[in-house]
Amino acid sequence: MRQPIEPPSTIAAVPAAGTHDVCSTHLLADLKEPATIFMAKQAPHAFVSLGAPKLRSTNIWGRVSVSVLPLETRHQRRFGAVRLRAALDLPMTLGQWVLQQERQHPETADLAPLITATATAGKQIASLVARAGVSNLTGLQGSVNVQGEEQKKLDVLTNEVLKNALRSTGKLGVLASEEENEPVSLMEEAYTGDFIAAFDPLDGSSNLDAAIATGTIFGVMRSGEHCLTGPEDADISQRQMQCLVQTLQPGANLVAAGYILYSSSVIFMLSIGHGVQGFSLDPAIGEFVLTHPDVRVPERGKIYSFNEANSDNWDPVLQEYIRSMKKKGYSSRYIGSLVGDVHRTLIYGGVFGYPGDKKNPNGKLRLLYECAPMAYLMEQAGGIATTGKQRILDIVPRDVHQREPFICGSPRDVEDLLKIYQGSMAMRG
Ligand code: AHM
Ligand code: MG
Repeated sequence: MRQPIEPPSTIAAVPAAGTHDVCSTHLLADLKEPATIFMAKQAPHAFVSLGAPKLRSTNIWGRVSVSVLPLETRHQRRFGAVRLRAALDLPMTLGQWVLQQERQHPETADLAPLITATATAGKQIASLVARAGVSNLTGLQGSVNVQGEEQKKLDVLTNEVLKNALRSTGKLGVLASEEENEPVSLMEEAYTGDFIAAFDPLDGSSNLDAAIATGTIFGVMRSGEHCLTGPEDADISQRQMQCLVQTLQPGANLVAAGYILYSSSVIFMLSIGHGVQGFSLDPAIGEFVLTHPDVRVPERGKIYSFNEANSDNWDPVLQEYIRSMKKKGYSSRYIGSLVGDVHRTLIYGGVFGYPGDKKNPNGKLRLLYECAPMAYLMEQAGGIATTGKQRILDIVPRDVHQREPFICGSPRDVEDLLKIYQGSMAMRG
C-alpha cells in the first residue's frame, strides 16, 4: 500500500536506502504496511514517518528498511525527487512465532501451551532473579535436595513457579526436576497428559549471590500410552511407577528443549526440532522477541571452557586436547554456570565441557535435565554433544538424577577431541 508522508509528521532521519536502526520517543505505532515517501534528490536524509497520524509516546527502538523505487510521474522526475519505500520491521514476538510454527509444522501445534507457559515462567523467574538482593531472596533455604546439595531459596521458589506454569497447561503427565526427589505425576489433574517435562528451574544458583548469570533448562518428551492410563486395575503407585519409567527416555526422544538465560539480558533459546531460535525479553513491552533466528554454532571457535582446576584428575586424552588448544592460541572462558557457558559456546563457537575425572567419573551435570536438552539444542544448531565416547542423545537414563560427562560445541573443535579419543582406543587395541 502506498502512503505518501508529509514532512511535519516525520520522526526519524534515515540515511538513504538500506536497513537502519532508529530510536524515537514518538514512534508512530500503527504502520502496518510499507509507506512510500518522496524526498529531494540532494537531501542527505530521508525523513521517514513510521506510520500514520496517531503518535504514541513510547520509547522504542525500531528497524526501518528503506529501498529506492522508480519515480512515477514526470513531475517527480522533473523536480529530481527520489521515491523511497520505508517499512518498519518490528521483531516477531514469541507468541507470533508459535502461531507461525503451528501453520508451518502442524505436528508441533500441541507444544504451543507448553512453550507459552515456559516463557511466562521464565519472565517470572527473571524478575525474581533480578530482584533477589532487594527482596531478600539470596542465600540458602535450609534444605538439602536428593543429590545432597543445599538448596537456595530461589531453587525452591523457581521450581514452584515453573511447575505451576507447566501444570496449568493441562498437557503434562509427569515432570522431573533437579529440585524434586522423584518425578511428580500430574495425571490426576491433566486433561491429556501427553507430555513429560524435565527441568532444572535455576541452574547455576550458587552464582546468584554474586549476581552472576543463571538459567532455566528444560526438555519435553511425549508420554507413551502406558503413562496415560495404566492397567485398569493398577493402583496409584503402580501407575506412578509406569510414569517414572516413561521419564527415563533418551534425549533423542525430545520434541522440544531450551533454556532461558538470566544475564545482562534475558534470552530464551528454543528448539522444537526445526533448528534453534533465540528470543530476547524486550523490557519495553514485556515480551520475548525473535533476535537470534536460525542459530548455527560456528564450525570452529577460539574458546575452550572447562573447570581447569580439575585437570590433574582428567584422563590423558583430555589433558592433551587442552594443551593442543593452548598451542593453537585458544582463549579460556569459564563462568561455572552451564546456561551462560553453553550460550557463549553457541554464539561464539568453541568447546564447553564438564568431563568425568578420577574423583567423579561421570562428571557433575545431570543427563535428563541438563546434558540432554543442551545436547538437543547443540545438535539442532549444527554442533556436537558427546561424553567423549558416546553421543549424549543416545544415552538411555537409568535414573532421573543420573550424571554424565558432557562435552559440546563447534563440530570441528569437538571432532578434534573425538579423533584423539579414537586414536587412543586404537592404540590400546
Ligand atoms: P547446579 O545445578 O547445582 O547449579 O550445578 C550445576 C552447575 C553448572 O551450571 C555448571 O556448569 C557447573 O555446576 C559448575 O560446576 P563447578 O563449580 O564444579 O565448575
Ligand atoms: Mg543444575
